[in-house]
Amino acid sequence: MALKHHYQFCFGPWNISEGQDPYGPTTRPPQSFDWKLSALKKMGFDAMMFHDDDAVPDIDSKSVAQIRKEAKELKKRLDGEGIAAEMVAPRLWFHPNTVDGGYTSNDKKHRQYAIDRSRRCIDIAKILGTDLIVLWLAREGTYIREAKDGRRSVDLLVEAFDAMLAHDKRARLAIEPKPNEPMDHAYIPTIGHALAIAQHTRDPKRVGCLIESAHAILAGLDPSDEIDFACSFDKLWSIHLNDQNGLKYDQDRPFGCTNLRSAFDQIRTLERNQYGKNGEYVCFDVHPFRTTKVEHWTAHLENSRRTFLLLLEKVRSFDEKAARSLIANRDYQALDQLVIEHLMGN
Ligand code: XUL
Ligand code: MN
Repeated sequence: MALKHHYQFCFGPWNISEGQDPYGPTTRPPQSFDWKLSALKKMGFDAMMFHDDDAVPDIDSKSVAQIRKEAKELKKRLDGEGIAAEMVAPRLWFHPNTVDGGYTSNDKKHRQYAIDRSRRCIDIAKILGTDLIVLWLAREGTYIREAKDGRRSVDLLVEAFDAMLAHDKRARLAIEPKPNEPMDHAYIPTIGHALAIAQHTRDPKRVGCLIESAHAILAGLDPSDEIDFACSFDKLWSIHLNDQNGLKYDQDRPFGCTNLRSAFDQIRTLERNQYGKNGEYVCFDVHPFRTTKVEHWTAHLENSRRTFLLLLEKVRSFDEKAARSLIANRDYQALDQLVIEHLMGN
């Protein structure tokens, strides 16, 4: 019998990617948005994540009225398919105006571009029926430490967040920290930084966070501790589950593929905090390996969800009573083995 659970799953169009990396071109032909939407539906996922220009392509060449019109058309299509929009994120790392960062660029005109574009992103989110704006602060940081004033950058980030909060009284900002890549150092590398800067904004209640497993690992942190930390402030509004093999480029590997035990711990922590009970989604920010053939193109998404659900069973069948008594006896050696053998099926 299928396991009963409350989790709802989603991914973004960029998770059906074509395989390019800094050293080589794509290995799979591009697919249309409609193809990706129907793949999502066929696989039985519940929602889609969007960048602003996933929702409205060529957004920079369009007027506010045109952007709204196209967002409304998209909303109709999503409604027709019974698919929700989980969030919308401003893509502030492609355009020439974001070469030195968006909100923290040293060029005032470019900072204004970033804020204006974020406002358009919020308009799109509202039309798509979500109040969640995800901010992955891709280029808000430095290649060399002397290029920006870190203290001023905090002020500029707060200014930008305040402009977004003022633009729509219902919008919530979920900051998605990542310590590096594309930058040498990013300004909001961890959940602690995200929740601290939230307190400086005009409406701290509407600024929370999104944890991505790989990003936490890149910061040298345990993703499940990051989850507990965010949940203890009621600030975990979305999650990007995936995996990462060591401190390298951001790999976005299938969930659980590198460290099953860490994946088990992440789900155990989500369960303990009742994540998802207020409508939050479990999102898989995973990519196919570059070698993936067209006919296997979406397997990483189905596999990530399958691993999640199999590990959820493991979490629910874990002998918590035995664990508590080992903890009471400070026998962490036996606790360690209990977890290992449970994961191995004993
Ligand atoms: C980048 C990343 C993004 C965000 C959305 O590392 O994770 O895809 O999740 O902008
Ligand atoms: Mn992500």
